[in-house]
Amino acid sequence: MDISRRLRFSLELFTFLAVIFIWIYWRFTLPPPIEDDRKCNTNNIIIPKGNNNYPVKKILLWNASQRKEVRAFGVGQDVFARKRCAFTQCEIFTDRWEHPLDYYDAIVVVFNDEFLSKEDMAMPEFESGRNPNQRLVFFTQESPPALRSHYNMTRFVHFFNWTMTYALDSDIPLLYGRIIPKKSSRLSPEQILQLRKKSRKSFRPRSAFRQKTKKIAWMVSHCWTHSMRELYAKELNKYMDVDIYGGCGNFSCPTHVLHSSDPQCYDMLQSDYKFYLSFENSLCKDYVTEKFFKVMDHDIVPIVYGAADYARHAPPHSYIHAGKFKPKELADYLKLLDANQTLYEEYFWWKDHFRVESSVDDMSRHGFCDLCQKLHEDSEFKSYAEMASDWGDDSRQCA
Ligand SMILES: *[C@@H]1O[C@H](CO)[C@@H](O)[C@H](O)[C@H]1NC(C)=O
Ligand SMILES: *[C@@H]1O[C@H](CO)[C@@H](O)[C@H](O)[C@H]1NC(C)=O
Ligand SMILES: *[C@@H]1O[C@H](CO)[C@@H](O)[C@H](O)[C@H]1NC(C)=O
Ligand SMILES: *[C@@H]1O[C@H](CO)[C@@H](O)[C@H](O)[C@H]1NC(C)=O
Ligand SMILES: CC(=O)N[C@H]1CO[C@H](CO)[C@@H](O)[C@@H]1O
Repeated sequence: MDISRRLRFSLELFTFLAVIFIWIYWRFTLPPPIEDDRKCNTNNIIIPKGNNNYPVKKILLWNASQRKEVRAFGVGQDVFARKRCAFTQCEIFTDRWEHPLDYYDAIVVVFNDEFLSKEDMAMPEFESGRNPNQRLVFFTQESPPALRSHYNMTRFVHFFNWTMTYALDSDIPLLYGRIIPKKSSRLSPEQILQLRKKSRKSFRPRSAFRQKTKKIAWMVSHCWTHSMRELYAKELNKYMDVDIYGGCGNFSCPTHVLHSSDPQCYDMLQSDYKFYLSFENSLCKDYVTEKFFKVMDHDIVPIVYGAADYARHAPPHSYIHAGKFKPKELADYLKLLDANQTLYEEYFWWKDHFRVESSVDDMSRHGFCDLCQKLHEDSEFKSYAEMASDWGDDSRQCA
């Protein structure tokens, strides 16, 4: 009796000590648990806190630090953690005189469509040869035709190492927006058909959905463009009224400094209009701008006109492609949708299954988070032999 009790006691003591030992071992030798808040929105790479011992990658914004897409992200080092980037060991500088050019891991040169001073246009010059490990980044949100009158691209021979643009095959994509499935699983074509069918019966209109009284709106500031979109719109207007907002039309909406159009303006359009002309001003591969994504973020059906492959940007049956119709045919189709609420609402089947990013904040966050990550992860040498064929006067990217 006594012996067995003592035996049990030692057994219990042993178990107790073993548990303590295992706990201590686990606590101090295994890495700390991964914290969810370090997860970046851009991708799913997770870095445990305290594991940021990489050297800081230094990024110089050569010019245009006042541009909205650059300002929206911010400068310095803390900003990468604040924006919840996967990699936070980067720092953005904006004063090109602060350090010698050799100091930086990347120099970002912004190309834009504004009239610029000589100083803005000056490219980095390397007196004692280039640091072979440094990246020169070609950064633009504009399409080649918009850059045409400002830059001569033929001089950039083996100059840039990376591109950061709206083009999907950029080294660092700088997209105007993203439409992201809410669940990680992708929908099959059959599932999509099912959801569309279901939406005919059960779509719950948000806002004053059924009270829309007007048909087509178009917000436009540049009346004459490379894409000649205005000719299409004018022809369409013969068959169906197009209400034109902004400098080229009779309707007006307030504008906002940071966003190209006031959010209130989109709210108004959403409650009054069924369709919106998301016509791009250039017909270039992958060029799809906030004109599209902002509207997708509201309950209006965008009518697109551009050279991008929209199927790569948005779910099927969520927009109407003007390029597939003659203006009169399009007007007939819109009249059909206008007369049949069920058919119209089917264009919103995807709303519960996807979320839309369309802000300048999202664009710049993805862009700079990805730039930081690539600086840490990609050590391959690369340079563009020339820029002219993609970004020059007769870019092969554009119609
Ligand atoms: C651009 O520069 C190249 C060579 O530097 C020159 O031959 C060409 O004429 C220039 N193009 C324009 C439009 O100025
Ligand atoms: C603006 O309104 C005037 C008068 O109603 C009309 O003549 C003109 O065609 C309109 N312009 C546009 C661009 O709709
Ligand atoms: C609207 O279209 C649907 C689908 O084609 C059809 O079943 C329905 O009868 C139409 N409704 C009206 C009022 O025409
Ligand atoms: C960047 O391009 C330059 C010029 O072609 C080249 O000398 C340099 O090695 C490249 N750097 C990297 C990191 O690819
Ligand atoms: C538009 C803009 O911000 N340009 C800047 C380009 O870089 C130079 C030198 O840092 C600045 O003086 C310009 O203001």
